[in-house]
Amino acid sequence: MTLPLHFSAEVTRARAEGIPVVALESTIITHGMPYPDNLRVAREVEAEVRATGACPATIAVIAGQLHIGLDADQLETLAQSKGVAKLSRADMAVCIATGGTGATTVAATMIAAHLAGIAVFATGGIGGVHKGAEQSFDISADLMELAQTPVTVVAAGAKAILDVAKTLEVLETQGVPVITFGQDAFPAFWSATSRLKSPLRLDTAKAIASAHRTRAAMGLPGGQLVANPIPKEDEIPSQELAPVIAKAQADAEAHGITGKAVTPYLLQRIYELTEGRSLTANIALVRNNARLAAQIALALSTIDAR
Ligand code: PSU
Ligand code: MN
Repeated sequence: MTLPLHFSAEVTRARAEGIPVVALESTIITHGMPYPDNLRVAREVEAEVRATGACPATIAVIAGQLHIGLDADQLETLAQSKGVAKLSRADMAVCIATGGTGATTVAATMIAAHLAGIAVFATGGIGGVHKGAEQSFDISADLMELAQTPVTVVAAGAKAILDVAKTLEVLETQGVPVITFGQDAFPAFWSATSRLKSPLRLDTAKAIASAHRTRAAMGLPGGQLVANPIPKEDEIPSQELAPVIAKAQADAEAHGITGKAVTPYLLQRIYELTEGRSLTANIALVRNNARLAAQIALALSTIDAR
């Protein structure tokens, strides 16, 4: 059988003209932010990729078709839909085979990007090892995906809703390069720095692109995680957020939230508890990541042209 891959008109044109494409996920739209902010952000992030000279491809499964790039109507419909499935590696094939609709997580977006020949992907934060994972075993499939699918993922580090130190340990075990852009400290999503040192550091998009190609040339499977710090002027200091995160976590436990519902629940609760302030920072960092991802995609195409 052939896979029902569907390219948007914009992505089809970019591929024909050799314009580099940057993948964008859709779970951030359906499960990460409320409507209508989610739609505005999705549009702004796409615009950021275009302004840098690359082509955005937001990825989702709609009525059993794996869409690489969404048109304006599809984006709007997805942003307004309630109860859309959240698709990770485990759920994607069943959703496509049954004609379902779902938003793709980092893991699922990486799979789709690779199928579509896209090497770079921008998001906000990746999933990771949850606090208390020694009891719950809750470790995001995003980490194992980074170990096996050759896509460079640009994120703003990992949220403090996760156990960030354990997340870095698992990435190291899985052989995933964790490269912080332009600084030594690993960034902490809403905050530009954490107390953790980044395993690796690179200072240019060109160097990140070169590392991506070198990995492939060595026959190593998997991708790279690029941690891009939120711009200083947009950050929220981590000590301000710590009590909010603790409260959200306590609420999740009190309500018996488990499995794939945990991350969306925590994100929603933190949004409510900060009265939307977390969202402003979130928007700034996703745009910043889209810009860097587009620069890496352009650098990759320059390397390939030589
Ligand atoms: N972390 C964030 N924002 C997000 C997500 C994670 O800071 O929107 C989303 C991403 O789509 C990520 C997914 O791939 O949640 C991870 O979910 P889980 O922890 O269930 O694997
Ligand atoms: Mn999980």
